[in-house]
Amino acid sequence: MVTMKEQFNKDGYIILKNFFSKEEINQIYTEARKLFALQIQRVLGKSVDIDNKDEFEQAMFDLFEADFNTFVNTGKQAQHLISLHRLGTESKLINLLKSLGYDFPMIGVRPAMQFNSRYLSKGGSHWKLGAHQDWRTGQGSLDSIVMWFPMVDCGEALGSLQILPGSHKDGLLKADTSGYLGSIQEDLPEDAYIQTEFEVGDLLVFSAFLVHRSGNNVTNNIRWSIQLRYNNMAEPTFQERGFPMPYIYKPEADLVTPDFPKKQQLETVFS
Ligand SMILES: O=C(O)CCC(=O)C(=O)O
Repeated sequence: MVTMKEQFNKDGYIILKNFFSKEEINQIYTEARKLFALQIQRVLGKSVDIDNKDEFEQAMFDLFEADFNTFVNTGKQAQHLISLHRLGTESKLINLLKSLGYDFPMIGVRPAMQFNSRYLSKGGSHWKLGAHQDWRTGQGSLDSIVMWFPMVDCGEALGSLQILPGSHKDGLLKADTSGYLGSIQEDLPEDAYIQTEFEVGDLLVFSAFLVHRSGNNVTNNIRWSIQLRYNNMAEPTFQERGFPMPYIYKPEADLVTPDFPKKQQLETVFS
């Protein structure tokens, strides 16, 4: 009988069916849509039913076109949902990390939420990432782990992730930049990619060295997904390298809304 850890070490990934309850994923998905609905209302003057998928997602595309900055900020805010952060620290996740060999699990970076659709792209590649290894971005422990899961059922048509089994043992491959968008510049065996498929609640756990890429979302719908990243602080080279933290997280130097707030607005808040 092969253990989960042996399987993970061999393939560089495991897929756990029904790891989360559909309700806990749906809570995050609902809150994220509610967040966008607030800005859809403000910018487009439209009240949308978040459960009417096509209507709601069309409104997302319209918001993207009408006010890109607001769309991006709302997407970033969605990564700060308390429900999402709570899920990322659940003991069943931490126990999973421990069973994969983590002695000292720690959050690598704040959770990410992605909304993959060609209608949510300004010609860039962020909606459809080329082959890459996440370790290049995080530079954490050698056993850094990425957890990827969708908030909607997804397979090939929605462009679910494609992974190269065993590639985590090939070392850090050459890439054209150091970010997520940096595609690997070395030859990769096209036929060896596995197309993943998920139902809501399923979880993909993979080594940050595993080569993976977005599939091609050929539908008119958005592929909503989440990525959680962890480091093992007990990993010797991470300690020797002084715990690098290459994610840059800094405040804006100037006021985003000039001349805001007025004293009177604060008096109203605290009245
Ligand atoms: O979900 C995707 O299409 C790509 C996600 C990914 O590769 C990543 O976050 O590293």
